[in-house]
Amino acid sequence: MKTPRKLLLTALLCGSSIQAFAGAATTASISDCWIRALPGDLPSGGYFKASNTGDQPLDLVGVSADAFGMAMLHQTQSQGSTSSMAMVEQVAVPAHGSLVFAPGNYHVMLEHPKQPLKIGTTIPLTFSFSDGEKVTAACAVKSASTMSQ
Ligand SMILES: [Cu+2]
Repeated sequence: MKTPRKLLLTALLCGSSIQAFAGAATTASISDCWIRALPGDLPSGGYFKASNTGDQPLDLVGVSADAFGMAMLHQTQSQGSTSSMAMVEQVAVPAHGSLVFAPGNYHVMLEHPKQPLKIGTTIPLTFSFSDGEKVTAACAVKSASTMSQ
C-alpha cells in the first residue's frame, strides 16, 4: 500500500504546484463596494460585486474588516411580509461570471464599528475565496437611505 500512496501524494503535489503557477494571475476581484451606514451601534450592511475571470467556479468563503468587531456573510430571506437574515458559509461566484451583493439579498453584516462611520469616507473590507485568494476593496460609506449604487 505504500507505493500507491506515494504516487498519489506526488500527483497531488505536482497538481498543486501547477495550480499555484497558473494562479499567479488573480481570478477574483471586487468592485462597486459600499457600506450602508446605520447610526450608533446598529449593524451596517456591505454590498459589492464579486467577479471571477477563471475557468472554475469560485466560492466567496469569508470577509474581514479591521474597522468592525464582527463581519459576516449574510443572506436576507423574505417569507411573505417578514424577512429574516441567515449566515452563509460560502457563496459561489460562477466561472467567467459575477455575483452581486445588494440590499434585500446577500450582504456583509458589519457589527460593532470601532469608530462611528463617516459618510463619504472609505473602509477596507478583505474578501477570502476558496482558492486562497484574498482581495481587499475600499468600500464607500453611504447614508442609510441609499438602496443601491
Ligand atoms: Cu445581515
